[in-house]
Amino acid sequence: MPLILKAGTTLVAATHNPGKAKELVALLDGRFEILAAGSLGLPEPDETESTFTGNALLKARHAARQSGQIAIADDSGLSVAALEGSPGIFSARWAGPSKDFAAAMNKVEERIIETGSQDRSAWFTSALAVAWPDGPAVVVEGRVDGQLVFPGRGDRGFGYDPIFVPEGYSLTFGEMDPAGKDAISHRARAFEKLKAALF
Ligand code: ITT
Repeated sequence: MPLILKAGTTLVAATHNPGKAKELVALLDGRFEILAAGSLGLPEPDETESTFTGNALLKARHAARQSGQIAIADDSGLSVAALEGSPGIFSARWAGPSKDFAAAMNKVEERIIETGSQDRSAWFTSALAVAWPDGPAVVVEGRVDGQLVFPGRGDRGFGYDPIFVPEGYSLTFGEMDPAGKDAISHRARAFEKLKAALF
């Protein structure tokens, strides 16, 4: 039987990252009833997989099992060409337990300088997974390419947004208004694929 998500369905947004939660709600808004994992008191699982899709599925399945509701999860990150794709799935972990993204962005800059490379190209990836409490699940992936700039600019968005300029634009994601980012982001591109798969 094909998996279908009907409008009005309650979905648990399985994220504990407020910046990401805001973007997921903007993408899903009006279509579904969204419950935040944090407000349900759902614990955060360890991200033990080695791919974005693996970790997105793990988080969605965990939330669906714990809540008994259909859950959506995002696993995402910044990949830097000069660093052979790092920090990638470790993007949140580079910011440490205090989630210090100023330090994480400095680390990205220092590591690139250490390589001696002039290549500043990078990309964001978002894997979005939807899981049903009785087992079935779907996962898709979206990507946006761009260039890194140092120092970072802008205090909108979250995470590594201040150092990322998407291809074809001059503003960083940190400077763009949220709707502008939502129109072209990795998360929005993944969401387009999810719509094609499930709606
Ligand atoms: P959840 O697992 O609870 O959703 P998290 O922050 O731990 O929250 P991830 O493991 O997927 O999420 O880590 C992804 C990190 O990559 C995230 O913390 C951001 O720093 C960064 N990232 C992902 N999408 C981003 C975006 O749109 N803009 C800036 N940084 C982003």
